[in-house]
Amino acid sequence: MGVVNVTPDSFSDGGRFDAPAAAIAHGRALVADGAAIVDVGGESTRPGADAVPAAEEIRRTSEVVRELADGGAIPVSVDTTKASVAAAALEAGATIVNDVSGASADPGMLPLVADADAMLVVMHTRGTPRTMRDLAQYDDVVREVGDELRARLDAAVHAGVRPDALLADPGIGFAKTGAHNLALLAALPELAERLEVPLLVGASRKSFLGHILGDAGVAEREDATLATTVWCFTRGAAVVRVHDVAASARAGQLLDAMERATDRGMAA
Ligand code: PMM
Repeated sequence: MGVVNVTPDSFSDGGRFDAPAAAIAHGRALVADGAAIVDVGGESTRPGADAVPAAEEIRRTSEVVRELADGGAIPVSVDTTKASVAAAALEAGATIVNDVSGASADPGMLPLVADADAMLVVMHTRGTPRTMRDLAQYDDVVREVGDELRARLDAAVHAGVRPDALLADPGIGFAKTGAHNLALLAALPELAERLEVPLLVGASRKSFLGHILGDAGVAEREDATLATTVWCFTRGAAVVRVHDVAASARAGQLLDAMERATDRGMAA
C-alpha cells in the first residue's frame, strides 16, 4: 500500500503532494513502482495534529481518488475517520476505507462501509491525535491491542461488514511508545493467529525507527523502513503501508522467490 498524503502537515511528506495534480502524479508513480493499493489521505494523523473539517478533507481527496481509481484500474483506499469523507471517496471509486480510529470516531462509518460493501482497515489507536500520547499505557500491550482490535472487528461484523472484507492494523506509533511498537512488531504472528483477518502494518518512516538509529531524520529512515517491510512480510503481515513503494515491492518479490525455493526444497 503506497501512501498519498494530500495534506500540508503530515510528518514525513506533508506539503509535498498537497495540490491534487501533484498527488495524482505521485499516486501513479507509486503504482508504477509496484503498489497494489494506493491510500489517499486528506487529514494528517501526526501526534498533536489539528482536525480538518470534512468539507476540506473531501476537497483534498475526492478528485485524487477519482483519478487514481480510474474506474477500478487500481484499488484505492481512503485514509479517513469521517463517514462523509469515506462516502465521497467510495462514490469517487475507492473500494477500501482505512480508518485510523478503528471506525470508532464516527458512528456513521460502519453502516456506510457495510452498505457500500467496501473493505475496511481497522487500525488500533486510543483517543485522538491530540490525546493519544498520554494514552500509551499498557500492562501487556500485545494482549490489550489484540483485545481492542478484536472488539472493533466484532463491532464491524455486527454492523454488517463482511468478515472477509476486514483487515486489522496494530497502529504503529498511535498511542504507543517505541517499546510498544517493537513489542507489537515482534508479536505479529500471534496477532495474525488471534485476529484471523489479514494484518496491515504501517511503520514507514515513523519516529521510533529514527530513535533506534540515534535520532535519524525522516530522510535517513528508509533502510530501517525496508527492514520493517521484510520483518512484517516474513511474520504474517499481508500488507505494508509505505511511502517508498519501489524498495518494499522489490523486497516482496525477492521474498516470494525465496519462499518458492524453500517450498521446492521441502518438496524435494
Ligand atoms: N499511519 C499513518 C496514517 N495512516 N493508516 C494505517 N492503516 N496504518 C498506519 O500505520 C497509518 C495510517 C501516519 O503516517 P503518515 O503520516 O506517514 O501517513
